[in-house]
Amino acid sequence: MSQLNSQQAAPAMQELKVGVIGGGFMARTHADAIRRAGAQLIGVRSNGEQSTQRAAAALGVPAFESVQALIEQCDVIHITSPNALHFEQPTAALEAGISVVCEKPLATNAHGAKQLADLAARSTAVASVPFVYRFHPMVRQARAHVQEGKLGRLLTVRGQYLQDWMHTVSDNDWRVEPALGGPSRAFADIGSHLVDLLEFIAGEKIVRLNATTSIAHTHRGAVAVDTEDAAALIVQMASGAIGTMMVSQVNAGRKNALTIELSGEKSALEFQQEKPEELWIGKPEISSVLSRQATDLSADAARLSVVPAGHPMGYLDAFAAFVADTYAAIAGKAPNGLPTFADGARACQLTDAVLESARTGEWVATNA
Ligand code: SOE
Repeated sequence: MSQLNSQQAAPAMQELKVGVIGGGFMARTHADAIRRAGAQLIGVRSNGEQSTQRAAAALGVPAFESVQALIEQCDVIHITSPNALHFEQPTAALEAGISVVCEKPLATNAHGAKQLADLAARSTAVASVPFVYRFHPMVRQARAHVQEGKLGRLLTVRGQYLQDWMHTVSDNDWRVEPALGGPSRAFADIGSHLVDLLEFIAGEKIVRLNATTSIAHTHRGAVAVDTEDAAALIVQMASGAIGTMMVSQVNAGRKNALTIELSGEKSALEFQQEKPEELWIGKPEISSVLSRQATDLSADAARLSVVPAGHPMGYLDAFAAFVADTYAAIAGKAPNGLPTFADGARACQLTDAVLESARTGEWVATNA
């Protein structure tokens, strides 16, 4: 650890030393958000020498010789490595007393994720998971709509998260390899975002689910595929509301189509990630589309609305807001809606439930 321990005051933002583990698209996304927060990105370590050198050149920072060496110099570490490393790397960071941002899935099974959440709870360090779609202003507006009672008793929910980057048999990724990706692929990668967002906006839990999964291609390259490309779920919420969720990475033409709809006794709402500046409010008599232009945005939506309406905010802004809030928590503040390791563990619990239901054909209780 560079300077920070539980007895010392948190460093000022420009003194916060941050490292990144990993070298792909997510490492670049984290690096952008770290810099936008005004912290010091001091170095990177990826998997192997060549990959570390490439990552260092791409991010414009020194290459470190090992994860441990990087952890020793940092106040915060961002982990974007393959899923199978998400248990040992955050454990090493938390044991060294530094704060951690760890990509989802937090671990490749619910048991490991729970252990990490417990470790984080015993630590004074901050441990967060980038469920970044929570950080769109109109998602906060949706949440406020529910909290203010404008939705009324929840009746049904509907969600989808569709991508196509695994559509074709030649599409491949490290996540396909069980030793790196773990037992769930599409659901762990993007279904985790969807269920997190559902419980975040609804303010209540999925209490049971029934799921079925499918594999589009039995082989990808030399690898025999045994993880899902798609999952279809029926869910029941604590209030009794029922709903469906579709998660797929093989839907042609769908790039990052996360949509969530909650329908209640008084009104309904729908948020689409690819149109993040809008929130549809449905009513039997007349429906409307609310935008960031609204003068009566909730306090939380207004807080995250950092440029005037008409200047579109998007994915990178949500990511930057998530990282800024993580660093605010390190500075001792309590930002609203920060996804912690407990939330990461919850998504892993639901992922395990999806796999179990798909295997047994039975409903699985998820409220424990
Ligand atoms: C790939 O599926 C991916 O980059 C996810 O890992 C991210 O969480 C998602 O936000 C975009 O798609």
